[in-house]
Amino acid sequence: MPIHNADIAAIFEQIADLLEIENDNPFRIRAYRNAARTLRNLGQDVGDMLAGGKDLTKLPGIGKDLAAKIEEIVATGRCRTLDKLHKRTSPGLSELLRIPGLGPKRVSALYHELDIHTPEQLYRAARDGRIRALPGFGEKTEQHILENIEAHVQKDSRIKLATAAQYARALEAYLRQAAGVSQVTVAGSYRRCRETVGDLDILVCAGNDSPVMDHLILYDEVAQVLSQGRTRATVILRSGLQVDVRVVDKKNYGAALYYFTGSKAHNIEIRKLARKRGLKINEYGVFQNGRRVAGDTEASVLGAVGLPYIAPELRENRGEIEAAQAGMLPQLVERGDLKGDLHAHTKATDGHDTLKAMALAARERGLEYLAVTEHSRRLTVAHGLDQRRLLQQMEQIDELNETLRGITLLKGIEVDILEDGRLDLPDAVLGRLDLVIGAVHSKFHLSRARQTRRILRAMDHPHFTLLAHPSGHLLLERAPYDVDMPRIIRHARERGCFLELNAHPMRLDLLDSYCMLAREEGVLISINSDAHSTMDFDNLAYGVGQARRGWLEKKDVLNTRPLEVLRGLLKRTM
Ligand code: DGT
Ligand code: CA
Ligand code: CA
Repeated sequence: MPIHNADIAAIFEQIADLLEIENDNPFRIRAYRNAARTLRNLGQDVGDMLAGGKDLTKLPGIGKDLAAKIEEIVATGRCRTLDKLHKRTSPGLSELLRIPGLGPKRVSALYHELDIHTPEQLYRAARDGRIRALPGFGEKTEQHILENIEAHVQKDSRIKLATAAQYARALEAYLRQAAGVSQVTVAGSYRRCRETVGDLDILVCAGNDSPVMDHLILYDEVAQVLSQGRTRATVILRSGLQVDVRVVDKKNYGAALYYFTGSKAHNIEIRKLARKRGLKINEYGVFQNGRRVAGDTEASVLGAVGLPYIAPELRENRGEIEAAQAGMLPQLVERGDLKGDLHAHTKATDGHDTLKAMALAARERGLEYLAVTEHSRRLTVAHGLDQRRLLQQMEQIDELNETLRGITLLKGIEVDILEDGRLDLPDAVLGRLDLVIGAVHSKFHLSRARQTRRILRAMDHPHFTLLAHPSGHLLLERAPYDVDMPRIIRHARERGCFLELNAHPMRLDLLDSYCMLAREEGVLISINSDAHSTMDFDNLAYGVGQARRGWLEKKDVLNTRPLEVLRGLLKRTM
């Protein structure tokens, strides 16, 4: 396996970190860091340079000693200096360095002053209040450490769907370049659009003689190869993400895709159905008495058990098989069904772009209307609008709408729901807006009863139209607040207001199960980008994925309505 510049840079940085923890000579530490930077910015692989007989000491920050180390790493894949350091220091120290907020300086202090060299020891020390006494730490830092370490442990190595997409798209494109590859699909939870993903399951369609597996392990991002065969391999990327790759031939592609898309619970039920018909389903096809009867396409697999095609987002064994049997599968909403977006911010508060730039970007994405919904005054960190600034913005929107073609800006606000359920701006101004989004941005820890009452009261407000990010979680970072969501959904129906499905990759809030409930109760959901820049409109696709997991059809989604219909719906009648 060839060594890339980034691998060598990572080794040098590890050496620098560990030396720093040992309070080694600062010049020596800096030399390693400078060399790492040089390597990361180099246009050419040092391995190639060495092979071409080039002198590495000509590179900035690389002296004789470091050049020799680079040669050692290129030749052997190892570095004795790092190996020695690893032997000397506890392995937990490297893990401590990975906890957000802990650099080598802090880890060094924790190690020398409190003899902490594992995350567990750090956790106990923080919980017992021993960290705050260290110079340069304090109570706040101790609290942060506690939170970060909890998140570090809980994370359980799942990653957000949008993050997974960055790795998946790049690797997908890379694998397509191998000879003999005709198709690459990322299956598993990724294809089902789960909001977080445990690992990537990639299916490659290629002939017997394709070198795709050798190609895979040469991928720049591969840090570790756990197993490699001709048809299956598992690797770990530098980010820590695991990737399972299967190679199948064209004949089995449908059956394999179906199998590796899952979910496991769904697959098990389908196999039971097959057994009742005297069929056997596996990743190679559908078989009857050893004879293959289907498997070229996913539809053929489902067809063999008498079912119509079931979209991947539905395959969770949550009633989709029964619905398919009854011919009652939902006709799931698609990105192209969205006619507008009802939640966006501009430079006036914490967004990055102007009103006009946001409007034009929305139009470019095929939208006909965009609601501008800045934060309200209470949210000072976001530079929230007071009445005066909001009225100013409303005037600007009127002026812009005179000149804009093909897109209409709507006047809105994302108003804070105060602790007692009042809204953060006076009725007079709220009544002049096209829509009022209410949001909880504070007091996340109220009791279930009080949190629920707070939101129900806000919805009683005559101008309230839409509840923003109803659960309030941040994926893998902050748990949802405790609230009676079924009650809120019923209340929305009684009051004629709506719930948001916030498409921001950090949120994906409303949860799919509550989308299903809202649909049953007849409460429309608005799939909103919560865009803070022109690029964020692309996130609508993630919102649509989540909506599909929640069985939503076009008719269940508020912002599939044309503008004139929408205007009617936004007027509260109750
Ligand atoms: P994840 O990675 O935790 O986000 O979730 P998945 O659904 O991607 O799960 P993963 O990666 O363990 O497996 C990928 C798919 O492979 C899974 O959705 C269904 C299929 N699969 C894996 N193990 C089994 C199994 O034991 N039985 C069956 N029927 N299918 C399996
Ligand atoms: Ca997976
Ligand atoms: Ca897997």
